[in-house]
Amino acid sequence: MRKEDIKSVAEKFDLPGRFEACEEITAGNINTTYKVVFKEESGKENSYVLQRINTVAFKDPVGLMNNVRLVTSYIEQELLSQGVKDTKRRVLHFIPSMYGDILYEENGNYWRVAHFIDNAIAYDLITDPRQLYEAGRGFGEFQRLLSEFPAEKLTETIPNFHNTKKRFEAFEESVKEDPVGRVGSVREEIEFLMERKEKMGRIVELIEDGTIPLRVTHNDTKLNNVMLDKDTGKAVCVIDLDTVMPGTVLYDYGDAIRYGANTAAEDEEDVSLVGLDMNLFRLFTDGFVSETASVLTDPEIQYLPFGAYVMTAELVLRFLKDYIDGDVYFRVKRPGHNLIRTRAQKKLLESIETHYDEMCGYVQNLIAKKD
Ligand code: GN1
Ligand code: MG
Repeated sequence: MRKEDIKSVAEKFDLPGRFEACEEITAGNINTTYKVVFKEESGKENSYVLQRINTVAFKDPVGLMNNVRLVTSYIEQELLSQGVKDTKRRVLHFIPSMYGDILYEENGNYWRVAHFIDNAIAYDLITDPRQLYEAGRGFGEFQRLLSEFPAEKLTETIPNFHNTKKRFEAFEESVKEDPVGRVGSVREEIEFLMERKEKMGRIVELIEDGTIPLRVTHNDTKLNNVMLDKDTGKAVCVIDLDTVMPGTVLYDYGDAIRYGANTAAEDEEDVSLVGLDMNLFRLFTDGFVSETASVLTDPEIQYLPFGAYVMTAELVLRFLKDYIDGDVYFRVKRPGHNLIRTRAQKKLLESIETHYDEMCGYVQNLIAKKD
């Protein structure tokens, strides 16, 4: 988008001072995001995050922002009641537009603005293993703070988001339709998923039979969705609240392991670099459980590694489906990007399978320590 257009949208929000600068933030695969800077008369510069909500993925932006409003104010109250005095950097704060709402619509596009969290980083790849412990603590704290939140108040922003049974059905449909003629080139990847179909549907069954409870979860716990303080390295704030809705702890924990405990990037082309780093797995697990031990049940902890398994398999499936569909959902940054992602996640899943017993042994020990 042109700078003039970004400026024009940003100026619809109640931000002090004059528009000074903007730059695109390209980390996300769904929404379009800009950092914008406004300068007050005193010369003070303030930064904000301006986002256009992707309405292909999120069909109900009004319901979505209602969720975000409810969840952020709830977390803020929880933090205050726990004695946190300054919540400015600990939870996202959205700014109303000139029309009074935190969601602003223009020509069918939906926009929102949040304060930029200063002096904090969202890592795509870690630079120090301790960051995984902190990421675990950050997402764990998020889960704990929302553990009493009344789930029925939330809209399901993407229905059946992690329902791997439904996702598998949709995947099989795409394979059958082969809309852009790519199926022939990905037979091996399709076969790989077919062999794991039954296992991938197991979390849905664990919810249905009552083994695993539904909770309010984040559902998109990539490492770059938790901000760490630049100086202390401590987890500051969980961001990207678009998919906060009822889910299971296995999704949040599992997706975070999938992304954060990988030895390489989610879309690494050289799959020989991809694998599960057991040290990172242990660090994240320790951080996560340190915050959540008091709220999680033993079966939830016991099944955490299974969450990592299913979430990784889910992403193999989602990336492959999008490749087959002709790249209609995830933003692609190069040709074949969704296939590259598929192959990297497939390699990661194979590595998780290799380490699976060890992962289960580790969490079993945590349960024993807890009791
Ligand atoms: C998308 O928004 P972003 O880039 O953090 C996707 C996640 C996937 C992820 C894979 C709403 O997340 O579910 O795990 O890409 N978000 C949505 O990188 O589909
Ligand atoms: Mg997201």
